[in-house]
Amino acid sequence: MSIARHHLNFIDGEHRPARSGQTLDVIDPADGQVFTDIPRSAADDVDDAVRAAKAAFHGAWGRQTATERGRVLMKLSQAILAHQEALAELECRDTGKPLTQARADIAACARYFEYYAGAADKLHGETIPYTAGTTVMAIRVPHGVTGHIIPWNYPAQIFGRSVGAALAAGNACVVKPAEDACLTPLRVAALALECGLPRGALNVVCGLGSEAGAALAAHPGIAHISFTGSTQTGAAVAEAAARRHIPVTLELGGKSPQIVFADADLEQAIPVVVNAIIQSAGQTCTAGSRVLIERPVYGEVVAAIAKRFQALRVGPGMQDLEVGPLVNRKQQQKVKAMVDAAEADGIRVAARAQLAEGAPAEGCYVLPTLLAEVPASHSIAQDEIFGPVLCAIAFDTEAEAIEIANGTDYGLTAGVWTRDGARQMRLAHAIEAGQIFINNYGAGGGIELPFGGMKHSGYGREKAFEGLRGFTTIKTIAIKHG
Ligand code: TXE
Repeated sequence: MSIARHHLNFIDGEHRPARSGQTLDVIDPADGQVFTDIPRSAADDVDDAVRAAKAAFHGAWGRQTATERGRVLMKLSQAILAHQEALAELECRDTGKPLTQARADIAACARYFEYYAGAADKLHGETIPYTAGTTVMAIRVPHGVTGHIIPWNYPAQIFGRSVGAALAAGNACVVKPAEDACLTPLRVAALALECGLPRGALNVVCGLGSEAGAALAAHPGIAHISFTGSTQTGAAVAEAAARRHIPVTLELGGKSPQIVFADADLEQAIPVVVNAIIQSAGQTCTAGSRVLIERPVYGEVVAAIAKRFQALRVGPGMQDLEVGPLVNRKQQQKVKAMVDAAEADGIRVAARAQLAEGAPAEGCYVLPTLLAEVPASHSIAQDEIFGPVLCAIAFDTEAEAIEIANGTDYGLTAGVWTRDGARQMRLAHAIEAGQIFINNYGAGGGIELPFGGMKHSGYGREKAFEGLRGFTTIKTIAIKHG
């Protein structure tokens, strides 16, 4: 498939360049070459998008019933699936991820729209018993125009998760995708118009975070912001929102532990442990980046993971190997520098994968690396790496495993591998994380499961019905009738 050399914003149902005419080059991380460009939008473009969204919210989109909204979203879900292959290729070229993973992301994007299409007319309010002669109801209403700032690691999925819920609840959306990965959000927004979404109900404005992103977070016409990205930028977005007293959902980074007890089914656990750090080349907020291993099986588990790491093939996403490049040069250099610093501190590399033959040297590759005997307090075991780098840490007791698991600033996800039922429940309660997976990791995507963080991993929940509620607010109506 040939990919257009230029891409434009999608505002008020039209493809538009930035008002300034400026563009940003987009590289293909597989070979480091520029393959398209996107508008470098600024505050005036964001303002156009917010105005269009407001008009749709108070006009054609706002007039639709919940059932009608659901029907449009269901059509969109089917259209995404009908274009799955082309969308997967866009995602693969834009982010670097292997084609099979990109296909799964597009299917997940379609599933978000399907899920929220079905949920749109099942979002009930409640009536509340109150004084005699008064009837009180609490109804759920959309916020209005919602802002969505999304990252580059799962552009299609996070677009579906956030926009699907917001539209189902009746909001009109302005999306600022990451400058590295705008293509699938732009394409899905255009498909939505073809499926009958009124113009202006969904707008996509490309550009830099410090320009278009900051302008969106500070825009007075936005009533709610959903942000997925770094902990640092999340704080800046929340500050901007606080100045205008609007609610924010923050889905930030992680340093998630995968805890392997000696009684675990190791044959089942080890492939899952490896997969949890190589998906999207480790650029996943829920990446299982620390494996905590009970001392009696430590050597055996490290050796088994090392064997799998050595067999991983790393190359262009379009070659569809197990691991692709990182999204850009900056991320590649950041991850390499973190690993170099750990090695300089004497941390042992237990395994490193190889670059596939023929993979372009200019690509943004980082070879999957297993670091062993990592002290739990070392910065490599504390800071989010966001690459295919796994830290193996030994522990002696359950209490120590819990202490290490909780011993970072983050609290997104944890995996626990043990056959002991009582221990499963003790850990599920003791670990500070928004998601706990027992004898699995990620539960296969789990669009139906509430998702979000604790501590510096953020607040608010997306996915599931909880995600839909987050895109509404409550209006209480009390009627005195005597
Ligand atoms: O993230 P940013 P970056 C983590 C990961 C990664 C690091 C840096 O550790 O190495 O963050 O990545 C927009 N106002 N995660 O720099 O800056 C930006 O344009 C408003 C974890 O790419 O958070 C993009 O659309 N918006 C993560 C989005 O924010 C701003 C996914 C995310 O970019 C902005 C990505 C500003 N001032 C990175 N500055 C996860 N939780 O999955 C930037 N943006």
